[in-house]
Amino acid sequence: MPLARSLSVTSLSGLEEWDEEFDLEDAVLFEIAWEVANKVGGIYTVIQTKARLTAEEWGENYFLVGPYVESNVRTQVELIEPTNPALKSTIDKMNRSGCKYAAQCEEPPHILAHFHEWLAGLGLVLCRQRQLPVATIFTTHATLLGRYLCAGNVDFYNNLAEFNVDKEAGDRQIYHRYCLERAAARCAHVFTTVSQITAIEAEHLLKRKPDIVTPNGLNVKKFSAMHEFQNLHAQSKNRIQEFIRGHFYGHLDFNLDKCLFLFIAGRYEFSNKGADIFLEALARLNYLLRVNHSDVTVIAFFIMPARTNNFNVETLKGQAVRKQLWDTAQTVKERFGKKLYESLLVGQLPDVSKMLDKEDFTIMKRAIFATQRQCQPPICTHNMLEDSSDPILNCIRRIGLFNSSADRVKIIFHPEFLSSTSPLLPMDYEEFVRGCHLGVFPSYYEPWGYTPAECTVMGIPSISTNLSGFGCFMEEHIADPSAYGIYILDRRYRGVDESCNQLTSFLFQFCKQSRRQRIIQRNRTERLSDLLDWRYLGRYYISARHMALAKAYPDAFSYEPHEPNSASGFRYPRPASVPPSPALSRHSSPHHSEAEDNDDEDERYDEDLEAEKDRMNIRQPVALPFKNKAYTVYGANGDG
Ligand code: G6P
Ligand code: 1S3
Repeated sequence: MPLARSLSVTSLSGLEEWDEEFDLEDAVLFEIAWEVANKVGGIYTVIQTKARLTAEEWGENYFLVGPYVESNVRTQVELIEPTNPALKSTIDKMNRSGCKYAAQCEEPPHILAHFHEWLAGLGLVLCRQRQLPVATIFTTHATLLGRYLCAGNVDFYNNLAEFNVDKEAGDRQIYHRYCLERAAARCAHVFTTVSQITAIEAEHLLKRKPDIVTPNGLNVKKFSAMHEFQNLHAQSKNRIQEFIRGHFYGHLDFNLDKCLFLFIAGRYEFSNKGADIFLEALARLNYLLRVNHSDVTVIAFFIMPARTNNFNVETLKGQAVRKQLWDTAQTVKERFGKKLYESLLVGQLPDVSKMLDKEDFTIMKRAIFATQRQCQPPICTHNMLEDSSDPILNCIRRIGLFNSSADRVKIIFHPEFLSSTSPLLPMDYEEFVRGCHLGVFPSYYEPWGYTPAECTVMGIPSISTNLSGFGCFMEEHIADPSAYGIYILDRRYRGVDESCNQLTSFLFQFCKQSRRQRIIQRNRTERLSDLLDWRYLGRYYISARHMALAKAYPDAFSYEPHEPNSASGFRYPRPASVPPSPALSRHSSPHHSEAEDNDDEDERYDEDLEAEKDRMNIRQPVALPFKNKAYTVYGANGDG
């Protein structure tokens, strides 16, 4: 009989300090999901960003299984021969028999299969039904019924315990899928989900309390120069400004330097993702900025894919006109430069009144004439297939935000994911986020919410809600989230109108910040990235795997959850330096130095924070307490 091995998760970095007796040589991990190398939504991000850490732990014994999509295989997969003999023989046999049979080998390894979401759940149910010797984990990233119920007009969170789940699933014609999801959750050795709020939902709708919550992490990119991310913000912002110059040609009657870029992005679920409440709040913000005679202009981007038949002519024309103006300026500059040069060659200072001749003026007049425009700058960048029934466009028609000159809030709806090869806005998503000032994600249904997390690691402030996994997680780990640029909207205990007022107030306060305050706030936001790194959050997945191995192979593995200790209580303290309140701004003069903005108080604050991290031992081994609990909260006393 093999030695029983004790597994423990004892280090923050997690991997190099495993119990020496433990090795994974005769264990194999399969992770199965529809979104492996197949981008549909957030699960792709989970798997893609986590892969490196998991591969560090499992080496060649880690396999990801996903659908075979030719175009994805060509662009994302490197084809190789498997080195593991058991796997090789399995694949050979499957190939020979048209995928009908699995392989038997003489000394089968301990197999751990981790299934994500209901689509992959079928494999789990079959493993259990056929009594295969496989340790199984099922992770749900949202419940089917939860998503459907929330998309309707239902007071979801106050009625979680009341739903007649079979009837509700039947009414929505998802009963078969619901049953599959519920069966997978119920028969897995270990059941996990991405946040505490979805754990509660799963307990009521799938009838099993998750064994452990596995929050989603990211691969955090660290720059050697501390303020590099601020430089990147400035660079990307310039590119967005260029796009705006084209989009608003003929109507550029606002100061681009006082323009704030806000955005919402994600799957197009109008009310679940909070696009409804965001639009309403923008209308209220427009009113506030106007009556307060603010010189700030807000441009709100909606990046949500819908059915279109390509970019519209007016939008493309805008970028063409901008390009033409640029070319004209270059031509006149060259002609000007040539005259200047010739004058210097003959030892004379130029006669400025003769530097531009008639032809130059004709070229320029022609270019300016092309910027004449009878219509308002477009709201939507594409031709929508369902224009008259589109929820965003209909809401805009109702609230009347049509990009008119008088409006302080302008809207651009880009119903396609961004791409660096776009002829319109050639930026990938990451570059775009870096160039914006604030991400707005006021979701009603959001099990985790990668969008605000991505903003955070790039140092861009965001608004999320206390109904999203991310918002709740940040609330638990940060003493004063808004000081760090993490605004958490209350959608749980307030009615829609009240939440909308709160959102308006967040937006209005944000618009009142000076540049210096925004820079300080971005520095603070970026300092939260450690918390969202897989290096930190990967431990929950590690625990789930060990728990499953111990349950499925009790003779070979054992699992001992750790008691909480004081070292597990890291919580970001309230910033010691100036809070980002306009009232407390020291520099009211526009002439103050921006280099100073990036330095003085911020560096003092850095030292405060690093000292606090040391005092709380965030870099020291952290135990995982989850005895009979679905969730581990790193509260100040380690007791949540
Ligand atoms: C970064 C850059 C600064 C720039 C600032 C603009 O901090 O390092 O040079 O002035 O961004 O900030 P804003 O919030 O106005 O886009
Ligand atoms: C789900 O994707 P969604 O946008 O449909 O899974 C994501 C990854 O776990 C999660 O971040 C998101 O909240 C869920 O909703």
